Amino acid sequence: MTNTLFDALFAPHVGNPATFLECDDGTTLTYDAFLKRAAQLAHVLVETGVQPGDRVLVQAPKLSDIIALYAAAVQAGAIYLPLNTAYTQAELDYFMQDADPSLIVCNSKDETTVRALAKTRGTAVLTLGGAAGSLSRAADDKSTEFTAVERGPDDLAALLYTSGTTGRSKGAMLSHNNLLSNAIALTDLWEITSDDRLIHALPIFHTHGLFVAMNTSLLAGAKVRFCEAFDLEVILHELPQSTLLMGVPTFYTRILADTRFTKDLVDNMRVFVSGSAPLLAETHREFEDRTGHRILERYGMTETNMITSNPLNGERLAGTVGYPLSGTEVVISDPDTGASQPFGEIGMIEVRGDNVFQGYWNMPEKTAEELRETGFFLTGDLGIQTEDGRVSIVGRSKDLIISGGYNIYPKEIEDVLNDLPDVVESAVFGVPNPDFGESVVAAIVAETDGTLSIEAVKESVQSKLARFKHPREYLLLEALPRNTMGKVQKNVLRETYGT
Ligand code: MLC
Ligand code: AMP
Repeated sequence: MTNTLFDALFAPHVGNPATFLECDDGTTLTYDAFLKRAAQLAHVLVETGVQPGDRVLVQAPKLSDIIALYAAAVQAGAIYLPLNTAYTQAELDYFMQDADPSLIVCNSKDETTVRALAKTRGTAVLTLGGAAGSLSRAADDKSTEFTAVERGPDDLAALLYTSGTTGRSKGAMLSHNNLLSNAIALTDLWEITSDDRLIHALPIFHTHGLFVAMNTSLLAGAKVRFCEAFDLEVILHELPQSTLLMGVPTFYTRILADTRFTKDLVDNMRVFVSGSAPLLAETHREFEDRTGHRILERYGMTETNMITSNPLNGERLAGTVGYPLSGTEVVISDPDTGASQPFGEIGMIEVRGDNVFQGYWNMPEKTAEELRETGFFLTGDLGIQTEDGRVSIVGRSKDLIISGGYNIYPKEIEDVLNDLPDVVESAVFGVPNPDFGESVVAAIVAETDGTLSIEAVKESVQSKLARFKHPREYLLLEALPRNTMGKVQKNVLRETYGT
């Protein structure tokens, strides 16, 4: 019986006595103990009625059981669907409707609300959250062996939602081979081995923290210092005993801002990886000056896993995202005609390879718009490529704000604002922010009767959207700047209000 991802990432660790996870409370889990736990959880999934191909929706705290749950879903042949823990009830409701999961695993403290949402659909609900979690408790007396369900390379392993320019989140369908091929390419390129110890301080519900960080560690048999969240004190404490850190640029600016971060602290470190948002060349240089290490920047997307990376052995150039990974092709095309651009000319970054997803869940039209029949995916990022293949990102053709590594689509916020009775129209845009890279500003044109209350606007936004999407500033304007075609000029808003 084969199960592509399980056989490669998990099964080889049966009986492996090496440490896998080291958690905040000091507990450690060997690879063997982890696999036994995953098997117990897989039994609970099956007993709850999860069938191969079913979605298991997970919005739960970053505890060791959540990684075991990922392994359990894979071996049970289910599709793992992780969600940002910051999502509101309204957002969760959308994902439940769209993905139609057979099981929801939530934080114990959210059980009552989640049950109320799930009830109308008859979806099962279990909880994670230490010993009190019903999933954890149900697993405790189960068998520590489980025969993995047959799954091939093209079967789906995960469904990851990514917001869209239309304001509706789309579920990116990722196959076993999408995930495995990328994990192999990154582990080889970054030479990750069982001698490595990774500081894992990223969230566990996105490509970066779940697949880039965990799948490579699992493949290599590395140790993972599993931190519940980014905490500067913990990072500074762990650096001397670690070899790898994977982070978004905010990690690096925050670390650099602390004078205790010195060269001595990173003597044992091998690689610092950055991605999910642009790393300023200034941060790259400051990091090198302080530590002698050049941050290794790579580029990826939910739909494509990782696409390019600076080399481990070779020049890591600030402001570039390096070369296409092994098995991944990149072309730069004219955004209007789709024709291939000559080297050095700006165009749309398109990507093809085993890493590219299978399409959007239940959205064949959207899939056809973004995934060509030739297999090339249109990233919406604008870039250039030099003759030797090195890629630089120079902008985005999609209206997107990236704040602290989280993607925020203005349309989703504008829809909420425009629905309010006193709002005529709105425009949401990103402005530079020293901590998060960009932060969200909303410009609102209100009805002329003067009754609009910004407090009421904030309340409404709060009930509908996760905190990280909330505008940090509201501007009341008489009109939005528009070009002769009537299109709102967000560049003008950014230039006028960017500082
Ligand atoms: C937290 N807040 C944010 C935020 N993170 N607001 C905007 N943008 C963010 N990214 C909110 C908090 O709710 C809080 O609200 C306030 O801002 C300050 O919080 P904080 O304590 O300073 O933030 P912190 O919890 O330390 O989180 C910051 C962070 C975190 C950078 C560590 O956002 C993070 O881990 N980001 C990584 C995201 C990531 O994994 N992206 C990968 C996507 S995959 P209040 O109420 O207190 O004001 C991808 C593909 C690829 O993009 O290539 O990898
Ligand atoms: P997501 O859809 O959350 O996976 O985010 C993917 C987007 O993050 C990409 O389309 C890019 O715009 C951006 N991104 C990822 N890595 C980098 C990077 N190294 N530099 C600049 N942008 C990046």
